[in-house]
Amino acid sequence: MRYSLLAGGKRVRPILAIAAFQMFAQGGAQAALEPVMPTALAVEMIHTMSLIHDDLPAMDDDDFRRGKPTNHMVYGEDIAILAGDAMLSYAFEYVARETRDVDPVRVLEVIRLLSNCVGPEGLAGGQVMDLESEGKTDVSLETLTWIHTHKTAALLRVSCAGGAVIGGASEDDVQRVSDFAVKIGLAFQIADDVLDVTQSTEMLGKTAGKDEATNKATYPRLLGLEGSRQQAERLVAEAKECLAPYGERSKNLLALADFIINRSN
Ligand code: GRG
Repeated sequence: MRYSLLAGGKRVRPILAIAAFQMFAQGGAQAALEPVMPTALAVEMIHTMSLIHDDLPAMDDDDFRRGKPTNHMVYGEDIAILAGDAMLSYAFEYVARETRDVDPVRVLEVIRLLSNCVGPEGLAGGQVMDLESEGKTDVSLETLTWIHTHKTAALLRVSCAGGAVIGGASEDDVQRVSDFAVKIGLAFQIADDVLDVTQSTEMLGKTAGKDEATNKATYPRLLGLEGSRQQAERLVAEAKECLAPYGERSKNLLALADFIINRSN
């Protein structure tokens, strides 16, 4: 668990949770971060669990992740599966046990959101559809969007929604940041697909071009590189619109939206 969790990574999901929390918490950017940290850590644990499982031979069969050999390459498949399982359950325990100074109803709502994003309406459902579409040449843009709304965007959505809930946001506020997050989640995946094509091989632990080399549907395959970039930019512009009512308060989330499509890894 420590090997994969502490291997690095951009920490995009916890940073989103913190930025969303600060939008609604009393004190804004000056608010103490303790109440949101268990949620921020939980989304990173769930993300890392999904990476460990995604890299397994039965799934994407990757040898490197975050610049290091994948979990199963070091510890074997049996331990890698269990490390992922353990980290998943630990994430929920951590939120329940460590969240302080927050209404328990809000903590329960975060646990509900987290559970939802892992299950059939989230990571697991998206991954199943992804695996089932492998090798097919007729995957539509609609199906690809469904896959990544569940496989990638769902966890970004719960990162933002969870942070907002802990910060005291209203239902309308949570809906707005969720809409924002789904759009940047899709843009994030498009950027990932574009980087997969454009980066040179074996960079930062990621075998560039792997999805291209395998028979996976990707955005560049469906839209071309330029079309994919334009689609990502459109999504980020729409995402920013969702936060228009918040003005200056949303500046960190807006900056993260820009980072997501301008990143180099
Ligand atoms: C076991 C219940 C259960 C579910 C897991 C394996 C799986 C189901 C889902 C796969 C989800 C997955 C790996 C999606 C890819 C998301 C993605 C774009 C990952 C890369 O994220 P970055 O760039 O990585 O934020 P770093 O390393 O920077 O954190």
